Amino acid sequence: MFSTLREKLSKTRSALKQRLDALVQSGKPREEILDDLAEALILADVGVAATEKIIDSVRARTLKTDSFSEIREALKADLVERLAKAASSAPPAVPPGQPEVWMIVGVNGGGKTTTIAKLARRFRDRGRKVGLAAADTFRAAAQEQLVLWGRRLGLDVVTGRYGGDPASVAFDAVRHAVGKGQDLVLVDTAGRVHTNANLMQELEKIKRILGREASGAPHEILLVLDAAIGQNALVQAREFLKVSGITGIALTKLDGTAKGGIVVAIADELGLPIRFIGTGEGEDDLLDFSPAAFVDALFE
Ligand SMILES: Nc1nc2c(ncn2[C@@H]2O[C@H](COP(=O)(O)OP(=O)(O)O)[C@@H](O)[C@H]2O)c(=O)[nH]1
Ligand SMILES: [Mg+2]
Repeated sequence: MFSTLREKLSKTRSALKQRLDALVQSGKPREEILDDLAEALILADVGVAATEKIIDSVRARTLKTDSFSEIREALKADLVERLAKAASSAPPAVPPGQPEVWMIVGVNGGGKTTTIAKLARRFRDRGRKVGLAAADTFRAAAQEQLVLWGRRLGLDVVTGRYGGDPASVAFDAVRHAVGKGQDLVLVDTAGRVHTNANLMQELEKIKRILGREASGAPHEILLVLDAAIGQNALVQAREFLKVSGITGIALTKLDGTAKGGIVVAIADELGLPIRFIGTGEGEDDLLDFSPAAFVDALFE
C-alpha cells in the first residue's frame, strides 16, 4: 500500500524532491534553506497561510542547526502533526436495526459518484449490505452513472425522475434499505454551481428528510474535494461548509497532480478530518488517509 501511495503521489513528490535535492548539497545557512522550503511548499499548493505556520514551527524546532537533513526531518514531523490533527475520527454510532446513511456532497466533476462507487465496493467487500441513492436528479447522466456502478458492483440503486426532488429519492432509498435489510446507504447529490443558494437549501432538505427516516441520519456527510484544482478546493470547501454538519473530507485525484500539498492546506484550514483520498478512477483507488504514510510518500 505504501508503494502504491508513493507511485500515486509521484507528481507532487518529484516536484518537491527536485527542490529539496538542490538544497542537500547547497550548504546554505538555515534561513535560506527555510526560504527555499517555503517556496517549495507554496508551489505544491500548501498555501501561504499554512506554509507560514509550518516554516515558523520548523524554525523553532531547529534553532541551533544549519543541517539540511535535520531541518527536513523537522519539516516532516511538523507536517505529520499538522495532518494528524485532521486525521480520521470515528464515525458516530448507528442504532441497531436501521441503516447507516452517508451523504456525499461537493461540486460537479469533483468525484462524488466515483467516490461513492469506491466506498460501496470497499464496504460490500467487508460484508456490509450497501444501497445507493442517485439523488443527483439535476443531470440525467448523473443518475445513469450511478446505475452503471450499481450494476457493476451488484448493488441496488434507487433513482428518481430527472429534474425531480432529490429529497424524495433519499427518502425512497432509506425506505428501500429498511425493506431490504441494507445496513449502509450512500446518497449521491447534485453539485451544480457551488455559489447557488438553492443547492445548499436542497442539501439541507435532503438532510432533514434523511434524519426523519433514520435516527441520527445522515451519520456522515462527506465533502468531496478535487485535489487537482489546488487552492480552489479550499474556496469550494468554504462554500460547502455553509451546509451544516459536514463530518469529513474525501480528497480525490491526488494521482496525476503536483498540487498534493493542498492536503496540508485543507487539514490546516478546515479543521475537518480527511477521511479518504482518491488515487485514480478505478473502484479500488481509495485509501484511508494516514498522515505518516502520506508524508513518507511525499518525502522518501
Ligand atoms: N484520476 C482520478 N480521477 C478521478 C478520481 N475520482 C474521480 N475521478 C474522475 O473525475 C471525473 C468526475 O467524477 P464524478 O464521480 O463523475 O464526479 P461528480 O460530478 O462529483 O459525481 C470522472 O471522470 C472520474 O473518473 C480520482 O481519485 N483520480
Ligand atoms: Mg456525479
